[in-house]
Amino acid sequence: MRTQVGIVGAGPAGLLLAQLLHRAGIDSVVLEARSRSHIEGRIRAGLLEQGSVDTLVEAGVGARLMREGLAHDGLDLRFDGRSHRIDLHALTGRRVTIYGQQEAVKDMVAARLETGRPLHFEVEDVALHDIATDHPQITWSQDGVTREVHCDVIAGCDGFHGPSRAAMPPDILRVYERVYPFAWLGILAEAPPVSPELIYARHADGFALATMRSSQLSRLYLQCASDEDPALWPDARLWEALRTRLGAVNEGNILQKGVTAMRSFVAEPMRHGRLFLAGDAAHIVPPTGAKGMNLAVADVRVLAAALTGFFHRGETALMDRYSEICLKRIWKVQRFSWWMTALLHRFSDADPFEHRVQVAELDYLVHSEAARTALAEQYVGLPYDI
Ligand code: RFL
Ligand code: PHB
Repeated sequence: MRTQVGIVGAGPAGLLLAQLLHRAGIDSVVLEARSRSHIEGRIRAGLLEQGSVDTLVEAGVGARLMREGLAHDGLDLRFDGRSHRIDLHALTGRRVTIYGQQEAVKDMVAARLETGRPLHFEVEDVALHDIATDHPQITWSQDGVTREVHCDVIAGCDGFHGPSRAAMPPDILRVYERVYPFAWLGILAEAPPVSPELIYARHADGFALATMRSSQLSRLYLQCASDEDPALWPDARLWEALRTRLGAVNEGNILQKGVTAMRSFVAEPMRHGRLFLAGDAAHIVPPTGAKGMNLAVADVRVLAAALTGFFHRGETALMDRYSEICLKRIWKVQRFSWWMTALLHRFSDADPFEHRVQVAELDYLVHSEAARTALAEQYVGLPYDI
């Protein structure tokens, strides 16, 4: 088998790259370890920057997103028992959109299958070979048979635990990491959202976030211990904690419950030879700033442009700058996600001084237009060209 671009992973990064390459007439093979129903049912991120929405629409996979996505002009910051609205649209002229990651994945899987180009689910033993040469290969097994595809380029879009980053020579890879001493317990509940916009709450018991998937589905998160056992959170205890931290919630049948670890991580560089990493394969942010999927989209925009220049015109300049261009944005977004996390969570080792500084920063934020603008312009998404 031969292709121009071998794509490992059918998450938002891999699927969007496949779609953008298809629109540019570039062939690819997508390999995914899990089943179609698994990736289409996996509940993860939910908030898209305006630039991500525009990118999905331009890529031809935004029709349902435009119909069903919930556009939000603002958010609430809650602390000391009071909510303060940040008017994102008034401050930036831009807005964000709630649309579940798995819905975007469904739309992109459907678009991919329609192109007739290959997307293989449930592949095993994926391995990358000869990435430093101009004819890398990927091998995998499926139904007990070993298969191989010869590529011009490999895109490692296989998330944090995938084999692509591990295929880079360890001596060229620099890793920056912070693991936070807490996690989020997230639920999806059949209940109308308590507020039409998101509520980010700082409370002495810990952080809480009220978000949503539709007018009838609430998505709620609570700061918990990093090794928290969800079984220790029966529904009554969960609703009680959410009510305490958020002021009010609408209760309903809980459809899903899970713990998400909190980590900041960057691997540099994002390219070695003909292997390019994109999305969670290269970086992880804590979910507080809602940036994980948006960063994956931003990487893929650059990668698709670089590969289009290469395959259509033989240009390598953008490929050579891929890592540098992406990392400029990634580090700004890392800083923002780390800052939002520090601003809103309870750190068990914080002393009373740090506690007072945290509340002072929140108070400054809601009373200063300059500070609100800084939050808003990062939350709605920095422009792609900075
Ligand atoms: P993904 O979505 O992880 O996709 C990678 C794909 O690669 C596949 N894969 C392999 N395929 C073939 N062979 C192998 N050996 C493979 N190993 C892995 C995987 O099955 C998967 O389909 O990465 P991508 O495309 O870079 O997209 C990034 C986003 O998914 C991610 O940044 C966000 O979802 C992060 N994230 C959240 N972000 C938010 O902004 N808000 C959230 O509430 C939020 N919740 C979450 C999250 C990430 C989670 N993970 C990764 C544990 C909740 C969870 C549980
Ligand atoms: C979500 O809707 O799941 C979501 C929204 C905002 C965040 C994190 C998660 O900061």
